[in-house]
This record gives sequence, structure tokens and C-alpha cells, in this order.
Amino acid sequence: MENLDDLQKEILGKINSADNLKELDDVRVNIMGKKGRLTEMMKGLGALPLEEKIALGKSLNVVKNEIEKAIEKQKQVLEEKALNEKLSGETVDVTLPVRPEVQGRIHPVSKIYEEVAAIFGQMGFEVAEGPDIEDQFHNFNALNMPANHPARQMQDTFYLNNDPSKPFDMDTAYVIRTQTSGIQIRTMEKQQPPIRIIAPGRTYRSDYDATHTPMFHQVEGLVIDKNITMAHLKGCLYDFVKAFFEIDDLPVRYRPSYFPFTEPSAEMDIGCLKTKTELKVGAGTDWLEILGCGMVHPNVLRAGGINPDEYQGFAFGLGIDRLAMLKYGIPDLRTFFESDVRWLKHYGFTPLDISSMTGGLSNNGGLAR
Ligand code: 2NM
Repeated sequence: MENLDDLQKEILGKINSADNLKELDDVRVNIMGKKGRLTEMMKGLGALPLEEKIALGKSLNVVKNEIEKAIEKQKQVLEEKALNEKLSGETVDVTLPVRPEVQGRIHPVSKIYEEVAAIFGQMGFEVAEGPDIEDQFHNFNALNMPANHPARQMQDTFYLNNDPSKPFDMDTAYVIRTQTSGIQIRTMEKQQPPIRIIAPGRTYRSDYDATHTPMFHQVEGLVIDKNITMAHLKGCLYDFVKAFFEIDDLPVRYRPSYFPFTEPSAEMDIGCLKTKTELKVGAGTDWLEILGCGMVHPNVLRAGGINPDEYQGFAFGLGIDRLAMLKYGIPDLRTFFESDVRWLKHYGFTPLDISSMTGGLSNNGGLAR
């Protein structure tokens, strides 16, 4: 029989000098494993007379508890040490320059959005956001689209079944937003004019060909204040397209149009020259539709809790993906969302060029080609 005091001293020494978790576990197995020294002594208890069995059993338990406590304590010390070693090995020097060969690219949709936001940002617009999943009030009713409006038909809109335990209910179903206008309604609901926001985001419609994907990106804009007129709309959007296409004498025209949420409504065209192989924005004989716009319908203001006798506003909507196709000459919209890294290398932009009104907006020098 080993001397218990000596054994405890020896083992505690080994535990406290263990340098890593593996070494510590070896000590534990050596003393308390199936064939461990303490385990063997406990097995030996059975052969002893009762009195001795009780006395030695108690002592063994005390030693065992001491050893277990010491192991647990040392384990924590070693785990912390291991974590610190791992962390110090993973230190990243964030001041190092980007390695061009591993550098990611900014997607054309993101690039166009940054440019649009930079232009409207400088005009004093704030960016507002909202949920992709909308209720029908914010997506339709509040926008002067009553229940039987064609845009609400099943084939355009993706409806969601709110409660899978019940049959689909067309009246209470949520939708994934078909436009970002719900954001404008939510903004009106919580803020009285003056309002000057852009509402960017993903939008969804059941459509799929070279120029339509079921998910696409919109930026809508909304200005509400006292005495806002169509002249404000025209001036604002004219400034926008000139800045966006970086052409000072860009010809524009407005054609009358129809949207349920604006009255009057218009579509804005910019001048261009279309040849068999090219489309050149600027002076020319052709026109290119660029965005939809109009004066916010009184019913829409009312739905947002704004008094149309006191306030007026204008709104507009433009398709980011379509602008990207135009500006960068990308022929098929479906390729935008295939996540092909070769496509992104070709059409993407380096993250090091930030779009800003003062830094050169489109940064074609930043084209990652
Ligand atoms: C468009 C065209 C015209 C529009 C209207 C509104 C709201 F919520 F204020 F009524 N938001 N966006 C609007 C107006 C959108 O997209 C082609």
C-alpha cells in the first residue's frame, strides 16, 4: 500500500506542472483511470477488515476529491492558455494592403445603388428601409390599389401562407413586396412632413426572361412638404439623371403614364442613340425610358396619415438592375444572380473605389477589368 500523503503530494505536483491538456489527462488516467493507482487502491478495499475498510475508504475519498479539484483547476488554466495561444496565432494586421489576387468584387447592382444613394444623399434624401415580407395593406391598399386591381393578381405577386395549419386565405395572406412603396407608407405613418427619403430594396414578381427575374432591385423616392409641385419633381429628377449619366446637357422628356399611387403620373425618358450594336446615352434621335414618377395620390397620403389639403408630394421609382444592364452593357439579367465568380470578376467593381459626388461618381477607372 502506497503512503497516501506522499501519493497526494506527488500527484498534485504532476497536475500543477502539466504543461498542456494532453499531459494533464495522462496524469488523470494514471491515477484515476480503470487501472489507475487510486482506482487499484479502492479495489483493494474489499479485502480489508471492516474498520480498516471504513478508515482507508474515507482517506482515499479525501485524496480523490483533492486530486479532482486540482485537475479541474489546472484544466481551466490550460484551456485559457490554449485559447490565448490560438488567438495570438490568428492575429490579423488590418493595416496591411489588400492583396489584389484575393480581392472580392462589388456587384453591379450594389455599385448602381451606391451611386443612386450618393446622388440623392447629396440632395438631402435619407435612406429608409422596410421588410421584404409585407401585409397587403402596405403593399397594395394604402397605394390606392383596391382588392380587384390587376397588379394584385396571383400571377404577378408571390403570396405567402401566413398560417400553415389553416388553408390559404387570399384576404389575410402576406406577400413578398412587389415594390418598395410599403416603406414610404410606413415612413408617413410614423413621421409628419417634411419627408425626403429614398426606399431601396429587393422586390419580387413572378416573371422570368432575359430582362426579368423574380427578384429584382428598386429604389423609390418620396418627397412630401407644403406646396410641392410637378416642377419640383422635374427639377429633382433632371438633376439626378444628369449626375447619374455624368452628362450635363442630357435631353429628357416626360410622357404621361398611369400608376394607381400617383396622379398625374409620368415616365421619364432620356435621349440616346441606338445603333445595331450599341446604345449611347446623350444627344441622339432615340429615347430610353428610365423611371416612373408622379404626384402622390391624395388617397395614398390619407392612407399614410397625412392631410392632402395641407401637404403634397412627388414620388418616383426606378429599377436598379435595369440601370446596371444599361450602364454596363450587360445583356441578360438572369446572369446577375447566378453567383458565377467569373461573371463578377468581369462585371464587378473594386471595393477600393467609393462612389461619391466629389470623388468621381461612376469611377470607371475602378472597373475591375
Ligand atoms: C413608381 C412610379 C411612380 C411611388 C409612389 C410611392 C408612394 F408610396 F409614395 F406612393 N412610392 N413610389 C412610385 C410612383 C413608384 O415606380 C415606377
